[in-house]
Amino acid sequence: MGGAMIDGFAERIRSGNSGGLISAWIGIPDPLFVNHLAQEAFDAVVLDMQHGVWDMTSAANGIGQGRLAGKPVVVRIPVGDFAMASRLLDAGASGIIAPMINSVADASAFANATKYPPLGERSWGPTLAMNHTGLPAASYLATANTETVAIAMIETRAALDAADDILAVDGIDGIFIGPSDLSIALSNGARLAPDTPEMDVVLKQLIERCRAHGKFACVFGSNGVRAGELLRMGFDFVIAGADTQQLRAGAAGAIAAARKVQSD
Ligand code: 3PY
Ligand code: MG
Repeated sequence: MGGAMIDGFAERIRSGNSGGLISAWIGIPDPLFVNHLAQEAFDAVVLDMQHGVWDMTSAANGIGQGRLAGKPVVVRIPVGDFAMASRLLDAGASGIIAPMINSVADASAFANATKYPPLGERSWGPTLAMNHTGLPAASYLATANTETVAIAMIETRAALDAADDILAVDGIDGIFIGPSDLSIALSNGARLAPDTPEMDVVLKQLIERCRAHGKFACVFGSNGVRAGELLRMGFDFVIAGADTQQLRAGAAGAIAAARKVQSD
């Protein structure tokens, strides 16, 4: 599958009628994890460099494994690490998720690192991205701002208050809501409660704000059932649990099945 088809990802997520994309979420820093999970019917793969254990080399190789499987790879960077954002785009990431974007200043700095002029000041050097996409330099330069997406995480009180202004920043293509951090913030540290009716009210309001700005909405879902609910709510891109949960749930299910048959 050619790079151009993978890069159609930006068009799909922006379209508002993709039917809702479901992405893998991988924190275990081995490109072979991408190789395996990309075989499933995920629309994309996210590598988590904020709370996962990826470094630049393993992430670049993880992006390569996604490309091999014909799946777009989006990377969540550590907080404020916008230099890393542009390096990951150079390595062929189809999008970057930046955590804790709390203000227009944060959003502008993020867009600056991920978009070429006139939207930003991304520095030139996409050697691996050009290898992956097969695009010559002039075509890569002409299409990179639209073919890759910059996604700002909304997950604090400050970000909620500034959501409209963040969405209005040119170069921010969409938002990704972190319901865990948002629930901690909204309860002043009292609760980790990402899947509640109160949170759903906030999520629906943020989807509306995205629609008003013509931008897309992404969210973390802690399991498949929650991901389905979030898709019904209207999200354009959802997570259906992280690699570690899926791995352990699979293992727990196999052990339980074996013990059940043994004792039947
Ligand atoms: C959050 O829910 O806070 C996230 O960052 C998604 O894992
Ligand atoms: Mg978070």
